[in-house]
Amino acid sequence: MQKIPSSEITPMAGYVAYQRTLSRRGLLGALAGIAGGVVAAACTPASTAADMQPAATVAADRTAAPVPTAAATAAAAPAVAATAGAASNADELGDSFTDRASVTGYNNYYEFSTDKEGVAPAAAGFAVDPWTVQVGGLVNKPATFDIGQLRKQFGEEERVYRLRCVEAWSMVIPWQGFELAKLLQAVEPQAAAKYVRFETLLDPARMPGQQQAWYSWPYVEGLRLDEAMHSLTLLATGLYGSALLPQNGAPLRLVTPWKYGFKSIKAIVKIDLVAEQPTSLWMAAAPNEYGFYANVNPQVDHPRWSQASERRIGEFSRRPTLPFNGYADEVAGLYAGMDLQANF
Ligand SMILES: Nc1nc2c(c(=O)[nH]1)N[C@H]1C(S)=C(S)[C@@H](COP(=O)(O)O)O[C@H]1N2
Ligand SMILES: [Mo]
Repeated sequence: MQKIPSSEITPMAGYVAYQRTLSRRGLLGALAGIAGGVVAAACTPASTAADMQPAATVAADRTAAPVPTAAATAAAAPAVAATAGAASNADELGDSFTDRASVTGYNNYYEFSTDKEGVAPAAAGFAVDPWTVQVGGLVNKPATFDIGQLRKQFGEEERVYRLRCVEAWSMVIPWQGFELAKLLQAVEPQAAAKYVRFETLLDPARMPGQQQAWYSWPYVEGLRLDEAMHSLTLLATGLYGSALLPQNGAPLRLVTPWKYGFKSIKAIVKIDLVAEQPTSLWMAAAPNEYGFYANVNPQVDHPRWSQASERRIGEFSRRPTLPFNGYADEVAGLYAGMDLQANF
């Protein structure tokens, strides 16, 4: 079987892992005066190996993985069949949906695990009902929504979007959800509101990754208000015709298909309209590597790897990365006149 060099999948957490190694080396070295190099090697986090796993292996594993339950398959069929373009199970560019087993089995979700295939098992028992989302800040009508109420009030539609991770792998996912704009209009943003700030649940007992102090929990993300109001911007409640599973960010996660995947924050409990640009978890962790905008841009490389091409999960050769992940016609106007090198 064809193997893909591990060097082609790049670890997002590398910079933080590097800092971690340095700080451990410093600490242990100071305490015991032992050989720092040996300790550093021993402390290399398991995540590094996991992140470096070849996509081909993942695809192969997925093929061999047990098929979804009959119930899930039955639930998936009608919704997918009902969508425009779904007859071919492909997006508007003709790219096939990534198989469901990969979408639900190869995940980034550091609250549960830094091992992509370890997320689903670690998140399996995570309870997402009851769940409330608090929407406030610079709005006229702050409100706390129950997740069921959100679904009822704003409905659910199907959107087939490409997801391009900053680590240079990608998927095509049939989501269900509603436009974030609908929710924002309901709470009436005030004139002073310029950005939207999102927060994931903070609960280290249920999200064991949050017991690690290397990141500034909770996970935070942000959008400019016009990005948040854009019709492509989705709050997802399901995928492949079924309710979101915990590993994909149940019960509510953001999807901004023209931005790198880390913008699509999972398990949202709080949405605030604010005046200042929010600092995301990744901006705080490695400001030289992860910016606020994070628009998919093949011309601006990550400091540790190229963004010119990507590995589509399930495919064997790399494909070129498209500006704004193929959504330039819809969103490039949002950034007219901006320096996209500086505002990475
Ligand atoms: N709360 C939270 N949201 C998150 C992440 C995370 O670690 N925690 N990872 C992000 C990254 S890097 C990506 S690529 C996507 C992955 O989404 P998926 O696992 O549903 O494909 O989720 C994003 N949202
Ligand atoms: Mo990502």
